[in-house]
Amino acid sequence: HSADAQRTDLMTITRFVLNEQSKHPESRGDFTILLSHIVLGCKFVCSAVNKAGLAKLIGLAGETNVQASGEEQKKLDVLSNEVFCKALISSGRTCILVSEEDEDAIFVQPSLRGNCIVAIRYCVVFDPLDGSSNIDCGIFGIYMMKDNHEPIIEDVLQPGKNMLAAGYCMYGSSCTLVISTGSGVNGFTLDPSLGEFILTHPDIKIPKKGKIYSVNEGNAKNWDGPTASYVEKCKFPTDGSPAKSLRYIGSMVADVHRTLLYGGTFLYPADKKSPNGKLRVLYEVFPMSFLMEQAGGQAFTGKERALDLIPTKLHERSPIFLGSYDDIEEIKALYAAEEGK
Ligand code: P6P
Repeated sequence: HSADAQRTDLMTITRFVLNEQSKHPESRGDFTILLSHIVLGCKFVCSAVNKAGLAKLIGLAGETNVQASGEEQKKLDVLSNEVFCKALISSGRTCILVSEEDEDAIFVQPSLRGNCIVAIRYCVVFDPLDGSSNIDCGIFGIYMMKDNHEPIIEDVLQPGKNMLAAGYCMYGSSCTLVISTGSGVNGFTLDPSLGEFILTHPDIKIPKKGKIYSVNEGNAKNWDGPTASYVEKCKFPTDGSPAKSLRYIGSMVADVHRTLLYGGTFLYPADKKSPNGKLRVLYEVFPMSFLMEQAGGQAFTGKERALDLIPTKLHERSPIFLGSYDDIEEIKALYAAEEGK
């Protein structure tokens, strides 16, 4: 009966978010409305990514990328960015948007900023299409405006621990949306026949220790001492434990998704070439660190807890070490020892 019940009692993301909302009787549903618009954005990008993939495959796009209508075919990341911005603004609940695609923050015009009775207004940071060409993914984080003043850029330069919610969407063989609104992590898979995200990974918890490490070994010559020592220990354990496996897809979301489900560590350390690493704080490091902590893992910058970082610029970068609780403890100990020297 229970299996059958589960099959017919579909837990869609909309229902899930409404359940979450019912835990906060004082809420007016603004957050639910915002999330439903983010979900709409993900559905659209999923469809566009699949169509583009198909178009590329059967050569519809042609060399010049000019469609039959003669209109220049938009690059997928530009299209995804436009879709996400429009979906967020049309929710009537946002006031500042920060996108990886736009140098400057977008200040939503007052009439679309949620009318005056909507006391709560949100800042959304996002990368509409992150990741190298192999796996396309979207990442987002949501902050609340502190109060009703005219929005300024400082409103979005908050430490990651102030985030209310974060999530990512992977547009691969299936479309998977993983989110946290601050009480655990849940994964949903898009059922294209329904056009609904269905709960498929309830209450994701990362194993306390893992057997996988994930880093771009090609940067090994530029690593600092602690990172080099940690990777050495993964490959040549001195405590008799088996060596760890290296898995590196080159798309942060895909590498972190695997880490969440199976455990281990994901590293994008600083190195001599890039002293702040490569990944962006607001819409890569913070959302993924938020999710990792919500799943029982840790996220560390080499100096401090990643979510304690206070960004000073929209697109600033930070080194990041995230994953299984005990494995990150090892990395923290190596950096602490280095500090102590
Ligand atoms: P590298 C993709 O381009 C990205 O921004 C992240 O998604 C990914 O983790 C990283 O860069 C990969 O960088 O230098 O290892 O190719």
